[in-house]
Amino acid sequence: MSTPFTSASIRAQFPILQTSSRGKPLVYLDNASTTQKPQVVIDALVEYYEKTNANIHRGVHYLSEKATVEYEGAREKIQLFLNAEESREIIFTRGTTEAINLVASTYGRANVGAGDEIIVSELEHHSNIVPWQILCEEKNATLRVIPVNDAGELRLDEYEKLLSERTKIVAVNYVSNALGTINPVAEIIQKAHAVGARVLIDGAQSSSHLPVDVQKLDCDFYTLSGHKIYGPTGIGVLYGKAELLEKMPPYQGGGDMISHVSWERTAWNVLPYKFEAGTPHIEGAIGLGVAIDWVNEIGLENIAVHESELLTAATSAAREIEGFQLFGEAREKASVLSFTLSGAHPSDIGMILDSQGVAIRSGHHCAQPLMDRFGVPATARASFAIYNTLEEVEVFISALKKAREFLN
Ligand code: C6P
Repeated sequence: MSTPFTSASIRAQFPILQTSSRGKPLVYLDNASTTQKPQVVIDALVEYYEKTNANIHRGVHYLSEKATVEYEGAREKIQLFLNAEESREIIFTRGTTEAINLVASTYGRANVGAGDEIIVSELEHHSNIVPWQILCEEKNATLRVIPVNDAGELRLDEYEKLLSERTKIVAVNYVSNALGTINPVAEIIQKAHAVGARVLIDGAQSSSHLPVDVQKLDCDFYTLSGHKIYGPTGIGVLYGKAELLEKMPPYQGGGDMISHVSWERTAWNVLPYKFEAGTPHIEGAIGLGVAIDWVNEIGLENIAVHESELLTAATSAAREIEGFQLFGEAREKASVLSFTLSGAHPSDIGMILDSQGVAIRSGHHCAQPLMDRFGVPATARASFAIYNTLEEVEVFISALKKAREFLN
């Protein structure tokens, strides 16, 4: 069985997919955690150290200029990928977590006060909960939470009730890492703007599955993590509207974020450098640019079609297994299969699958309030990427059946 996008040519570009795990061919289904990297991304990192390595924005020498051009070129690729109006609206961070912390500690500190409210949802990753909790604690503000229904969809009726002139920030993910729910972010943004609130979209899970147009969405901030979109770890992006970024105080102090330093007064650099203190993850940014070229070549629409086929096949086969319980049955869903087997701890399921060469994640997926909502401490989670195949879904299902037998 194969589809147009499970071609051997895609898999052949990922060296790690040719390896084995516990003596079995590796079946990597932990893509929501991090994706594997194609050879072009690996080569870009090696080539950077072999032919380019120098600090950026600082030297007049050849290598420094080359590194700067490549680093800024990556920023432009990301600008186009997200359809941001200007490249100065693209800030390199370590990932989504740092991007959200940046917004909470700069925009948040400057604009949220006592009695104000911030709205998040029950579907959030801890990275989109804890920075807002810290801010609310500091400012005597209140964190409000949009509940989900039993299918794992946001209750928009409840969201509307939470919105008021006290709402200063709404922060929700586009795609839930724990359930796969795709949230109606355009509607969420429009409703928040109607009460004058600003909106941050956590795009950690959406960027590798859905095309995103930040201007069309009209989000104020959007984040992504390079390692979840076939790029390197330790690099990510914060998109912010220039008018907001301009007014925000800096996040960290240090090199590159200043235009002038004196004992009397220090002046900040222009965007985006005001938010990029210190030597950045230069090769990471360049590698992310290459990963984005790679994704564009395949096309996010094609990726979504293929992953949806895998998810449908896996879901219907898994439903046949005794005691299988699915978490997340949203009508709009990305390629995440979150589940439990009755009488089995998710970590035991994960270990038995691992012994068959199948890598999944088990745990609370850094979404403990969501686990509480569904009354479980953890789930097992298989998540699919463009390089996974229907044959791998079959291996996963037969490993799951073995786990069922063993744990009975
Ligand atoms: N989710 C998962 O296995 P970082 O670690 O900064 O790249 O991304 C954090 C993050 C934020 N929001 C969402 C929706 C996420 O899924 C993640 C990371 C991984 O689900 C690791 S916990």
